[in-house]
Amino acid sequence: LVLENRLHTALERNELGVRYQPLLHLHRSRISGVEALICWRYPDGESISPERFIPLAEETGLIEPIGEWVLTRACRQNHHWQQQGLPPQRMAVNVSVRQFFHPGFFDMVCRVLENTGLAPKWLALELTESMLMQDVEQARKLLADLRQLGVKVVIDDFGTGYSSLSYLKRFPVDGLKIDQSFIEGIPRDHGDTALTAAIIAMGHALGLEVIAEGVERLEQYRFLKEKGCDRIQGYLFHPPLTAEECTGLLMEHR
Ligand code: G
Ligand code: G
Ligand code: MN
Ligand code: NA
Repeated sequence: LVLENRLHTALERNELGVRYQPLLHLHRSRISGVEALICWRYPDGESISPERFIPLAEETGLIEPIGEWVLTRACRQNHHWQQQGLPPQRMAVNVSVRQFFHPGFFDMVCRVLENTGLAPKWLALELTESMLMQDVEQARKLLADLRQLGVKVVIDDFGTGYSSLSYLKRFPVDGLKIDQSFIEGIPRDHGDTALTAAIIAMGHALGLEVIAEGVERLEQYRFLKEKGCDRIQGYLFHPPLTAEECTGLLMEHR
């Protein structure tokens, strides 16, 4: 309850922030895309993980204002980078289940893009399989509407949900992000290693872009590159950065 009360005022007290973690394009060996990650820091400096407060925000309905705030912040930042003449990046933003199925979600996305001036193709929404499976028909319709608008859609934490191949074929999405629990096991865990290779091959067979997250070691990087993974994300390259740090990095790599 204490956390809930604090979350209510976190937005207005400016305690929420957004970090940006760059992705690396494996074929071109350059930065390609950024994921927006929400963070919350109390005035005393203590930080609270989104794994704790996002579920709370979902329960209390605070996810709607918080979700719109993150999306606005991320789209505005991305548009700002483009106006500074930096190479255009795709900005990925995480969406949680209640937010996605909220009746006003699609209109909210349109409104944010319009207000920030960001072209839809530079926004990617990250959704999880288990989320989409909660209401398959509604999800399919929403995904189709979003893609019609030009927004990209990526399935996050891929491999941890239902992973039904037939559903994957039926969901109109642009890419898959392999869950970091699989990447962690490369190369010593044969199951994780084989599954990662299989997901990459399967994703490509379906015409999808495949992203790996949680890349921390060189051997993982080499394996993913050899298997033809398209983009990677992880501490081996860049941790989540502040907007200023990320701006600096994009300037260096322009
Ligand atoms: O940044 P970190 O690794 O601590 O994120 C933990 C979890 O919180 C991840 O599952 C991530 O997808 C989720 N998350 C991070 N930022 C957001 C956000 O802006 N909205 C939602 N819904 N989830 C987020
Ligand atoms: O569920 P989602 O993919 O949105 O969550 C991404 C989370 O993973 C973020 O909280 C981010 O901080 C974290 N993350 C990013 N890179 C790495 C990494 O290399 N290793 C680990 N353990 N976590 C990472
Ligand atoms: Mn994500
Ligand atoms: Na993930």
